[in-house]
Amino acid sequence: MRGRIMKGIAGFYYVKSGESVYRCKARGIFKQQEIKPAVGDFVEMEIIEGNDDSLITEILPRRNVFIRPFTANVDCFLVTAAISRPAPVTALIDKLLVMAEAAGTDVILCLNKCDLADHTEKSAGRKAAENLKRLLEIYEPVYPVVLLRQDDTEGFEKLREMIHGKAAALAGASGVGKSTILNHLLEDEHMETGTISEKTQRGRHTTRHAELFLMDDEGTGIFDTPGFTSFALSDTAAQLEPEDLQHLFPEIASRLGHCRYDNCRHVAEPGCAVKQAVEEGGIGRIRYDSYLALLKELEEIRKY
Ligand SMILES: Nc1nc2c(ncn2[C@@H]2O[C@H](COP(=O)(O)OP(=O)(O)OP(=O)(O)O)[C@@H](O)[C@H]2O)c(=O)[nH]1
Ligand SMILES: [Mg+2]
Ligand SMILES: [Zn+2]
Repeated sequence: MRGRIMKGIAGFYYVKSGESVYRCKARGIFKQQEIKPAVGDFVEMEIIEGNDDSLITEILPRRNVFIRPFTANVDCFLVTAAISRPAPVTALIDKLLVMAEAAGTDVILCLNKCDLADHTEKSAGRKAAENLKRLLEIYEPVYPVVLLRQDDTEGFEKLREMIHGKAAALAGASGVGKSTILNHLLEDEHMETGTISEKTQRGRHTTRHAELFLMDDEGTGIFDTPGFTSFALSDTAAQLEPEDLQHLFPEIASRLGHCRYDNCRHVAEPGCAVKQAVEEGGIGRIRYDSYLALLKELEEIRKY
């Protein structure tokens, strides 16, 4: 029988199949081969009736896998930033977007705490509104963006439609509101089905184990993880080469093949179509700066 691993605790895996969740052990052969089942894995299992644990017999091919947190088959990253408190850091946002591109997932940029831009008569409100405007200018041309605020359901409804059928994972700096967003998405779902789960009322408490919450029978779900937060690029994609980076910025990728030199790094080469697009405003300056910074980081890694 086929199922999906929702969580793993102390050598046991909780596998959902249909409406049931089975507590499973992994077949011994996995340990010998140093294969470890990950949260999010699709598996074949053998149901053992009675009190005994069921058995995971096979791990199906993975779309992607992450080491920290140890998860597999993320379909979509919800890269999350707050428009204020904490102030958005485009360098981190871009790093997370690149990580998602490298993993081959869909990406949605979630701009949270939009309520902080309500009171533009105050300087904090004005600053938040400015940040929001700036973030929209930078990212709307490149990625789908949703605006969220915990005092309104509209953004969450839109977000839920956008992730339909996908297992999504939240990524973003500490304090931007990832847990709050997760709770909203799950709570509303539970309300719809008429059951309120105690488990989802977690608020600020720190998540210690990765867990996948499935929201329907069509695979819509959210990974709750101890953080796709402070990734170093070297961590996520040890195999990522400097040359790969140009493919992970969609607005750069779409202009490849037009530079004078085939091996153009788009830094200071003459006849560079990417630099020209930056000059003409077709590629955002901030995004291009992130490209240069990440390129430098990857080139440093390769030196060692
Ligand atoms: N004003 C405002 N505050 C929010 C909103 N969403 C979350 N917060 C607050 O922001 C703080 C941090 O929210 P969390 O959901 O814990 O943030 P997190 O990203 O999970 O943080 P870590 O677990 O540390 O990575 C909490 O005090 C929330 O109440 C929002 O839409 N508006
Ligand atoms: Mg949290
Ligand atoms: Zn170039």
